[in-house]
Amino acid sequence: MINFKDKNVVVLGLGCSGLASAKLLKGLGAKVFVSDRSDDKKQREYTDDFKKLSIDFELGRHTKAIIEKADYMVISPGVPCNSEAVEWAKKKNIEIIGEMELGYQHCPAKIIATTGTNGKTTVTTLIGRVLEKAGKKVFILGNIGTPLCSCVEQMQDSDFVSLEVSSFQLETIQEFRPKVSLILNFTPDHLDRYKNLAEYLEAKKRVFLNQNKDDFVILNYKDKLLRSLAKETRAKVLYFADGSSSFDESKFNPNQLAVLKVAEVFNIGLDVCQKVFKDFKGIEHRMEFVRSINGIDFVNDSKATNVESTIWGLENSTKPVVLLAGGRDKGSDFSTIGYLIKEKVKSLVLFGEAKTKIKNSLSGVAKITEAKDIYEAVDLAFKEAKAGDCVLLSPMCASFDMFSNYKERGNIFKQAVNNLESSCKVSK
Ligand code: UMA
Repeated sequence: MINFKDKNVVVLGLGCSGLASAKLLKGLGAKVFVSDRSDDKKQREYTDDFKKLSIDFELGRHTKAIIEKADYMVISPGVPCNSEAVEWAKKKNIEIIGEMELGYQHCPAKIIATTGTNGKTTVTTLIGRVLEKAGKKVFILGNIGTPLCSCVEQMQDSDFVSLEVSSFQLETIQEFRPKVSLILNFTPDHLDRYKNLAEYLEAKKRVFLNQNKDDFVILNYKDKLLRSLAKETRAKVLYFADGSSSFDESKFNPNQLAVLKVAEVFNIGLDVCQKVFKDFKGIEHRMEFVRSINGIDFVNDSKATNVESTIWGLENSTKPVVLLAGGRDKGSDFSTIGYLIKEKVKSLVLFGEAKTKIKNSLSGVAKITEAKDIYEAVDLAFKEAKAGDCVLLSPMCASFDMFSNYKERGNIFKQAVNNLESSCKVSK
């Protein structure tokens, strides 16, 4: 464990991870300086907290001289390890860790770490609810939205953390060792950050890097690539969806089967899990039903930030779909969804930076219109749809070209849908 007392620590990136890291470090007696190369709404949201805590910060630049004098650097997940400021630190042999590693080093609770390309948030939430139902004290944290660093000071060793873990967070671990790790699935994503899929997989695999024979890794048996990782870990390997359960696996979806495996590790009964599954209403921004207007359903799937996630959304849509898609491309191949668009989508409304790339990949597959922003996209979709259809926002892209994050994108979509009604356009 690093002793930060009286050390100069630069925190790179001023979002919720930067804030949580800086607060924890300050409490540990470090001399903290926070630096973000941008200076807009997202960063300004946090500056009052820094002023209150007397933590020094800079916005709109990274000052090389300050970074080079640091003893340690703590980076946010959104900061790539090859960014210029990180390279300055590396050249000076400054030790670099991520926010999640910092939190881990001060976390007394047992961690169940869930990673994978899709389904992480749902599974992390369900694991938390199952443990809670079984009488445990649980924190649901990580990539889901609340950094680990923000809660470690309130935890005891009898507590549990259900932690959603991204590949970005795993890049900068050192000692991070969850009691249980899960890899749900692996499909192309984040090819704007990684050179290729192999590099993305290397990051994901780090979830079990420090685990040993007293720990568990839970892998998706249906995924041949993930199955093959069994030989690379020292932890006990358990599979979900391998047909070996004492109950009828066909009654559960893959996410639920993964949760049931975790329950097995902690001797929590099937009945407890079933109650949780029954009460679970889904998560916000994931195939979230917004409302019905003139017989047209509006569904918010803003969390679908890659092609695979939109495939899942469309496969679960029973009505003809008017699909709203676009945003910041992550190096995706949009043609791979063409077969499903042809089957399920009557009209495609595109917006954001990636609209031309998507249009070129899917031309001839469905009717395509382009919108300047999400409000116009909702208006156009409403005109395209008729009673019995579903207008689905499932963008296949990151949100950062037009929004702070997928939550803001989803909320604005919901607002635009509600505006349709209030602006009396409902009768078309
Ligand atoms: N920055 C610099 N210098 C650089 C590069 C970036 O200063 O060289 C700054 C940027 O201007 C930005 C900050 O670094 O202000 C990066 O912030 P951040 O995106 O890490 O912000 P947080 O608010 O801390 O959000 C992060 C996660 N963001 C990312 O991984 C991109 C959130 O996941 C997560 O919920 C949160 O920590 C709490 O753990 C979001 C996400 O999109 C939802 N995750 C990806 C995904 O799910 O696909 C991995």
